[in-house]
Amino acid sequence: MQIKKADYLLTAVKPSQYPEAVLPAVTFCGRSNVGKSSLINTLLNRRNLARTSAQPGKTRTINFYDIDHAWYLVDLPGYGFAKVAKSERENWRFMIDQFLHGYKGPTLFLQLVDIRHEPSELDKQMWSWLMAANVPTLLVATKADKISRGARDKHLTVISKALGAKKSEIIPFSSVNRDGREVLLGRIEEYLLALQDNNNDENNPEQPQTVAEDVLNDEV
Ligand SMILES: Nc1nc2c(ncn2[C@@H]2O[C@H](COP(=O)(O)OP(=O)(O)O)[C@@H](O)[C@H]2O)c(=O)[nH]1
Ligand SMILES: [Mg+2]
Repeated sequence: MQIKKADYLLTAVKPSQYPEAVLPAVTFCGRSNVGKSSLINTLLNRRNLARTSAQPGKTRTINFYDIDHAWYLVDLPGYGFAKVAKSERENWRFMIDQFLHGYKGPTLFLQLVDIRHEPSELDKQMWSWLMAANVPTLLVATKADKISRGARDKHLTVISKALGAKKSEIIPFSSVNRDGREVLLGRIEEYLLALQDNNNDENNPEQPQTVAEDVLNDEV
């Protein structure tokens, strides 16, 4: 997928501040310092669009980026800073929940975990929220350059077991050597294309039935 134009659009703390135009969103979440800003910059081929390590733990806002006027890249606040007060954690939880249920468009969630470490309790909580919300997700293992190729499988096993996710579906990614960038862009593109197909189906009742529907009808 080619990204032609990526622009910062707005910052929101509540749904009334989300963009007016409802476009599909690709939403990034993960622990602070997991490499989220770096990954976003790498994906978009921009050196400093999503600021890296600016005031860690202090960004309790949701940032929207406009990508080719076709979709939004949404940057959720990072979680898991040990020092933040309970009230701030509650605030974070509320904001994420609000976004999960309050964003009006379709959204694909990307959860980022550090490939080197077993997912934290908050990682597990975040992932189980996403599973419970029954939204489409991708799991990305960041900083893949920090472990050897040989150790990769072992680390992916730890992550998949901790989260109950399929190992084959975890995408290793590195912002240092750009490993995984094409795979990730491809998966995002698949998601966006599938949405378009669904829209076309709804607008055109003459569309052929899916194989599954054919089979079901045969059985009746
Ligand atoms: N080696 C390596 N370091 C990374 C990678 N991604 C991020 N980092 C470093 O990890 C730290 C946190 O990155 P940042 O993108 O700000 O994380 P964020 O808090 O999740 O947005 C910074 O020092 C980055 O340089 C990566 O893929 N490989
Ligand atoms: Mg960041």
